[in-house]
Amino acid sequence: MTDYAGIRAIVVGLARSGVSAARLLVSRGASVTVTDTRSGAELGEFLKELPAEVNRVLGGHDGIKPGDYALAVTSPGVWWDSPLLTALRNAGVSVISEVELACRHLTAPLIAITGANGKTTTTTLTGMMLKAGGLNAFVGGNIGDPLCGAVGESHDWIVAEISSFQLEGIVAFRPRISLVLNVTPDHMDRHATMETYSALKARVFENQRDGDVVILNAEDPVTKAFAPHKSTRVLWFGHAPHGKQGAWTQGGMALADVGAGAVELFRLDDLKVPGSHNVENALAASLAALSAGVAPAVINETIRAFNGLPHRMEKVASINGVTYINDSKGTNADATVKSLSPYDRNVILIAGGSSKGADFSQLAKVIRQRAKGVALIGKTAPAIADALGDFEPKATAIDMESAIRVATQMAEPGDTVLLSPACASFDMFRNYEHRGDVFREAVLAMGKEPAPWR
Ligand code: UMA
Repeated sequence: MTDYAGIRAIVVGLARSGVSAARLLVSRGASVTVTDTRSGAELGEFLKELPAEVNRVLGGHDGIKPGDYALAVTSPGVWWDSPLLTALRNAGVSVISEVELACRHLTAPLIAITGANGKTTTTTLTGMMLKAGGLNAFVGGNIGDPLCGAVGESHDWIVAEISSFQLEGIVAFRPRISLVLNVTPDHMDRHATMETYSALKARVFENQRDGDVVILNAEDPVTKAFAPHKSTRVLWFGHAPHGKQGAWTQGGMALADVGAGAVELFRLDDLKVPGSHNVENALAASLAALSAGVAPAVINETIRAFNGLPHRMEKVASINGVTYINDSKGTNADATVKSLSPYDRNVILIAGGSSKGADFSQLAKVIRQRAKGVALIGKTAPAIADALGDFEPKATAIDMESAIRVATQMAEPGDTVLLSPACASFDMFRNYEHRGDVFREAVLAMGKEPAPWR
């Protein structure tokens, strides 16, 4: 297919979104230039994924002549009012975001999930419900895998987490089902005012028409006032019955009515992820899944099976009285400090990884207060050990499996072994997800070994 034959396109920003957009454009016949402020050495792996014929302007945007291009596709991390995007627009170039490019080519219907908080949990839950219902769903967008990567693949649904950064560059982006969880201040450095931010969130449904579904929070002051096109079907969710089509809670149950009468979805007690915000996420995801044709019984099963997100304080197993938690998403010292906060010297921490030049002194202080022991891995192991001074027991392990074993030796029944590395993963793993997967698999494999484990 050669949708872009003869078209000169520029892709601004060359991380996940940029690579994915460039690959799609090349596959459709465009002549593509990519540009990034980072140098080739800094971009490393991303460059390897680019087709050879792509022109590269790296280490800055000097040398880009806006008039040379008909189309510009921008990455979410590039500010919409940056000098280059402004110059491109001023030169009459059509500037769009990566999700806009993707949706022009996706054939499967799209569920677009946005909001200030809870997007990732809701997107994950929605994807799980669809998959449990036998649907082939691609789950991506802001959650991780760019939507351009799904173009050309065969899916029943695309379930996408969508950020305000991505919505800045849409034109015809039209989900079949959109969902706005809540709108509270976020990214004010970039969007400046709540008015701008709220208006961007409302863009998720601006092209929806003719029976498309819009799911909104009935109790959020901003989303309550949203006014999607009158030909859409609006479903509302909230903690109390609201007398409108949608989902609500009553008498310890979550219920929904999407037009065929009220149905029970799940008992609130069955939702293992804590907090009223997670009830909202579950109601919203249920409405998206119901709208995609998933049966209430499947939604119920999925809610009961949902243990929270992988890699975020994810309980992996309890073996011989010791609980193993995967918090591989704890990629900086502050995240690990927060993850340690519920513990009182009954946790053995596995930490360390590749360096972001962090200072570990505050982390070391909290480890001393909260942890029973530490197993260190990766390049930062010596720096964390230094910060910990005479704290004992601490051990350095050569790989994840050894770290788990050494941490298990330090643990007693009732204790927790927590992987929360406080560092990036790139010295030993592809990314934090890979690191968490390796941890989970090693723990589960250890659990299958005959006792004793230590
Ligand atoms: N750059 C330029 N010129 C500029 C500014 C930046 O060349 O003027 C370059 C940077 O050097 C970088 C690239 O542009 O190489 C920007 O990349 P990116 O930050 O957009 O990186 P991606 O890997 O494409 O990640 C993006 C989202 N990042 C952001 O929104 C900041 C990812 O969301 C998303 O998972 C991914 O696309 C796939 O869709 C992350 C995020 O932090 C998780 N999102 C924000 C959030 O959740 O709060 C919105």
